[in-house]
Amino acid sequence: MGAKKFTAFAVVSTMVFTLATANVSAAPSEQPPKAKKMAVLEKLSKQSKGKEKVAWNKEKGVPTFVTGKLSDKQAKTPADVKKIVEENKALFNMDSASSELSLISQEKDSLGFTMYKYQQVYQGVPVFGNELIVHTDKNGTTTSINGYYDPEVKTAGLNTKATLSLAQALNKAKASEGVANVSKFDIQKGKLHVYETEKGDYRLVYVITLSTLEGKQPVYADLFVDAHNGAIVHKIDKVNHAAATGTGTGVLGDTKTLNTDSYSSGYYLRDITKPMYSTGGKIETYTANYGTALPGTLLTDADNVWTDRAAVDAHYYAGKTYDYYYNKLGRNSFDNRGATMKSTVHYSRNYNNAFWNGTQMVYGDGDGRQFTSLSGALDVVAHEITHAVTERTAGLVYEYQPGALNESFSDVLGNLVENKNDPKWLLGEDVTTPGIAGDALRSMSNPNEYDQPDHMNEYRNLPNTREGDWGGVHINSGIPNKAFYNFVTTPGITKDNAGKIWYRALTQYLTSYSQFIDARNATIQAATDLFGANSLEATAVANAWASVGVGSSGNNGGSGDAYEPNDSMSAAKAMSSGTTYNGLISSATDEDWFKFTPSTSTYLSLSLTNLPADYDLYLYNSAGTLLARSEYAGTSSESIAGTIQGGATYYVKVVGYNGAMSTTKPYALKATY
Ligand code: L5Q
Ligand code: ZN
Repeated sequence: MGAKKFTAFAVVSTMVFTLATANVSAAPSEQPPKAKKMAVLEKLSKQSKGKEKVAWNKEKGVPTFVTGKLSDKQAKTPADVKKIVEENKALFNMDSASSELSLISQEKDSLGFTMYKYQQVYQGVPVFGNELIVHTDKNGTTTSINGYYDPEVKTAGLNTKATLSLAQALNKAKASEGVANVSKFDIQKGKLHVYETEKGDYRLVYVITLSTLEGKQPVYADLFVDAHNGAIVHKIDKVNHAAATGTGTGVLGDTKTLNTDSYSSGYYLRDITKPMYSTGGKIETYTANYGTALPGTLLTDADNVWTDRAAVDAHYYAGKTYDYYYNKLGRNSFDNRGATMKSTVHYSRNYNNAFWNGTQMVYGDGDGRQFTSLSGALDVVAHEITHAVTERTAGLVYEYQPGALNESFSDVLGNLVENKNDPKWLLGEDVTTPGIAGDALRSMSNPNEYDQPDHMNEYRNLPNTREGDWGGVHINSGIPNKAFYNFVTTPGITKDNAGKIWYRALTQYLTSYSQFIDARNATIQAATDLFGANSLEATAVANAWASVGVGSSGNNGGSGDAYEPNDSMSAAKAMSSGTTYNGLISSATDEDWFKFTPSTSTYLSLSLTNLPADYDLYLYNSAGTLLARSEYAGTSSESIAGTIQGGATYYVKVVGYNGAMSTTKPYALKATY
């Protein structure tokens, strides 16, 4: 049932409602539901001589507690009682007491009261958490009705014929608890229910109860398994354990508070405080004890003061990463379905790396020279978890450009989650070469510092082998890393907005074999979706990629030409010496004009390169007189050189020969003087 059901409801006098009945004039048989409800309240008030009390479930618009004389008639049997509910059903927006209520129990107490407890059913299936209790006194007078009845179930259009068998649902529940291979269950049972999720939608579920001590940890829980698709919709943990707060020392000797899980005998390194826990999702940290078997052993501690430094940080930083994804990007764990996040520390010996193995995070302790324990860096932890996100979204394959993009998205999100004052945008600086300050694994501001290219003109064509780093996935990632750095440091761009754009590109646009140019297009589109086509963000993204040689600068409504409209001499775009201008001849009639004014007489060298088709180049004076032309055939570059006058304005025209054009591949124009 929805959590919102438990919002406060007020005990109000029915007078409020009886006053309003004055406006209702329809005949009883054709009364709308509201009027029928008011008629019942009026009758209740009359029969109870004004002493009735009604508490309301505001969310559903039905009572949770009605006290008063509910009927003139006496009730001595469940059948009598149902008739009395039927008499009052309008109050509950109920269609039929006989088909929507099923007797669970009947009990007489020492005061002579009898309670009749009914389960709400929809098409014969119990509606979880909804029972009504009817109370009669020793004379059989109905004195109150209380409990929950949900009038909205019947409007949800739920298919109550299960797709899964109970046995299949039991297997789903066991798998989600990690006890699929266990044979000794104290309880393994389930029953079909209608369940309203916390979001307010209705599901047909098996409520499965499992209890066993045979697995790695004790299990006693109710799991709500969707009877149509097998998803775990909700979990209620019944083991006597509780969220606790411990303290721990991290890899760098810092103290932090940890979310842990308290049992009678001690504490588990398990976080059950995140929103995903409502569907069973946890953050758990294990140790491989210097071996390689995964996940290893869930860490425990007797006093909730944790001293395994690698474990403390793996656990704490996984929580920080979950929070960033959940709060800033609206993603619920790496699969966006609240999957448990597992980490294993102390993997092997002197292991100088960390990885996502398709299921969980794994951290080495480093050899103490090149690295200390790799979980000691939040950007490394978020880097690994982002590999899991990428795997479930764009699915970027781990080779060549898609692999370098995969690495780059992990570095970008790694640094965004870390969110510290790190002007160089370093990766792994907290765990790299203990004892040497200021170094790192990579630098996003200056990839060259760690032997990575920072522009397409330095792109490394490496073989698709381990030695070749799978076509340079950790090498060429310098290029998209620098593009992100260029973007996020553009004045007016915030880290949060940059994160939203990159995340949207990763999850909504990129595909498994996306190239750098696709990442450019995807991030421009994501920025356009979020901030508009002509936003600072969209333009800055395009320029950030252009600066690393991926596409041209500017985002002119997606034309890829930042200088348009510069289609005539009077609309010429001003150039400065030494700057490359990437523009498009985007139609057979497009011509692009540029201008410049040297301060003193000097030597000009004008070049037009990167030609997608046969373009030509012309130089004019301010009177429109042609001074020089370059009209080579095909895609040969064009150039003009000569002496020019100080203080005079010169005009440059780029045009396609015989209608030559390209809407995608920009030319490069440069004047040096
Ligand atoms: C790497 C993951 C990280 N490792 N870069 C070799 O070069 C090699 C491995 C890595 F999280 F530790 F950074 O990115
Ligand atoms: Zn990586």
